[in-house]
Amino acid sequence: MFDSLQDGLKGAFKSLRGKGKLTESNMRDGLKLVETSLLEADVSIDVIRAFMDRVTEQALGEKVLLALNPSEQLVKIVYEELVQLLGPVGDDLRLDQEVNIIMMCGLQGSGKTTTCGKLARLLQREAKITPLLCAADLQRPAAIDQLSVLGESLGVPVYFDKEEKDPIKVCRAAVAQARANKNPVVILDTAGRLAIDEELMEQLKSIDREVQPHYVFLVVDGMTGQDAVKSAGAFHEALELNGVVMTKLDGDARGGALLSVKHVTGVPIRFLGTGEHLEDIEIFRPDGMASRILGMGDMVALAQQAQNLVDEDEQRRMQEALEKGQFTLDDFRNHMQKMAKPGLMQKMMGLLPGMPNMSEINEMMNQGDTSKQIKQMVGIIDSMTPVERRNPKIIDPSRRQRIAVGSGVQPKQVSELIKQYDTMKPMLTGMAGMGVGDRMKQMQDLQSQMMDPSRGMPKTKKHTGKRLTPKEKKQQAKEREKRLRQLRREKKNK
Ligand SMILES: Nc1nc2c(ncn2[C@@H]2O[C@H](COP(=O)(O)OP(=O)(O)OP(=O)(O)O)[C@@H](O)[C@H]2O)c(=O)[nH]1
Ligand SMILES: [Mg+2]
Repeated sequence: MFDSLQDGLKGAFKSLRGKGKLTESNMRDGLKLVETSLLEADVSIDVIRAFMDRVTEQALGEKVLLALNPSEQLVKIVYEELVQLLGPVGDDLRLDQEVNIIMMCGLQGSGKTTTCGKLARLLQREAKITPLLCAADLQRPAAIDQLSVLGESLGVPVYFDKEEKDPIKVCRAAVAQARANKNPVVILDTAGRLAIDEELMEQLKSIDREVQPHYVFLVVDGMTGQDAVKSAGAFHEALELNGVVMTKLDGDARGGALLSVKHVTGVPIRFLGTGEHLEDIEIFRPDGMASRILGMGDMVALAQQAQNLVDEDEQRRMQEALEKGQFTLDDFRNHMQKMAKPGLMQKMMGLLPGMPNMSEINEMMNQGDTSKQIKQMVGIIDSMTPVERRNPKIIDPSRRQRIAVGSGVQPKQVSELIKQYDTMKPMLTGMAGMGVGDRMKQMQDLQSQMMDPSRGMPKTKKHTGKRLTPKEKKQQAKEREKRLRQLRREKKNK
C-alpha cells in the first residue's frame, strides 16, 4: 500500500539519521523531502500546506533540534499529524433500530456492489447479524444478478424486483421484508454513474429523503486520487455522508485520496477495500494507517487478519488446545493451509513493522512459491505418524529420512519445519488464555509502545467542512505541480 509514499518518507527520515544534533537547515532539507513525497503521492495542496505548517513548527522547535534523536522525533511528529489528518472517524456504527438502513452510493465501478457484500460479511462475522441486501441499482440489468450471486455465496438474503422501475419502491419493499424476516440491517446497493450528474444526485436524494437511511456511505476508488476527493465533496453536499469507503487500495493507489478526503470534505473514512475478495475489507483506523504509511506496520490489523482465517469453532478449539499447551503439528498444518490463499501471506507481511514495501515483498516471495512452500510443509506433516505429529521430538534421523522420502523433500527441510513449529508454539501458547479482546489490546499496546506512549493520545481535530469549487481544485493542482517542480529543481541544484 502506497509504496512510493512510504519510500519517500523513509528517505526523508533517513537523510536526517546519524547526524546527531541537527541544524535548522538540515531539518528544513528533511522537511522538504517529506513535502515532496506528499506532493508526489497526489495529496491535495491545501492538505499539504496545513500539514507541513504544523509539522515544521514542531520540527524546528528547540526540543526537537536539540534532542539526541531528532530524526526519530520527526517520525513521531509526522505520525501524530497523520493521525490527526486521517481522523477521528466518529463513533462506531449504532445498529439499535429494529431495521437499520445503510445506503451505499458512488460513481460507476467504484466498488459499491462489492462493498455491499464485504460489509454484509463483516456484519455476519463481527456483529453476528444477517443483513438483507437490496438491489436498488435498476440501471444495469446485470446489477441485480451480481448482487444475487454475492448474496448466495454469503448466505445472505437479497431483495430484488426485476419488474419494478422505481428504486424507492424497491428500497421500501426491502425494508418491509427485513422487518418481517427480522433482518436487523438492510444494505442498499444503488446505481452508479460515470460522472456526477444531476439525475443521479436527484435519484439518490429522493431515496435518501423517502427511505431515510441511518447511514449513507460513499464508495470511492482510491486509485483515482483527487477525483475521488472531488466526488466525495459533491456527494457530501447532496447527501450529508456518514462516511467514505475507500476501495482498491491494494492496487497502485498513491495515497493522495486517502490523506486528503477528510481534510477537504470533512467526511471521515470508515472502511477500506483492499482486494476483490469478500474478506478484503478493513475498518479504518487512523493510527494503524499512519503507522503503516510510516512503514511501522499495523499489529492490530495483522491480528485481525490472523483471526479472520479461522472460524469461531476452530478458534475455540485452538484456544483450548493452546491453553493446555497442546498446539500440535496438526494444528500448525491447519494454520499454514489457511495461509496458502493467494496473496494473503504478502498482505500479512505488509502489516509487520519494518518490512520492505509491498512490491519488494512480492518480489521476495512470488505467490506461486509461497503456496508451493506451504504445500510442501503440509506434505511433510502428512508423512508423519499421528504420534509424531503430537510429539515431533521422537523423530530420529532414520525416521526423518523416511519422512523426507515420503514427502519428496530433503531431510534438512524436515528439521527446518520442526524448528519453525517449535518457534511458533511458545508464541501462540503464550497468547492463549487471553480473550480475543485482550489479545487485541495486547497488540494495540505493542503498537503504541513503538510509538512512545508518553505522548498520550493524539488530540481530536474538528473538521473544517471546507469544500472547493472545480476551479479552485484546478488551481491547486497547478500549484502542486509548480511546488513539486520547484522542490525538484532545488534538489537538483544542490
Ligand atoms: N482490487 C480491488 N478491486 C476491487 C475492490 N473493490 C471492488 N473491486 C473491483 O472493482 C470492480 C467494480 O466493482 P463493483 O462492486 O461492481 O462496482 P460498482 O460501484 O458496484 O459498479 P456499478 O454498479 O457498475 O456502478 C469489480 O471488478 C470489483 O472486483 C478493491 O477493494 N480492490
Ligand atoms: Mg454495482
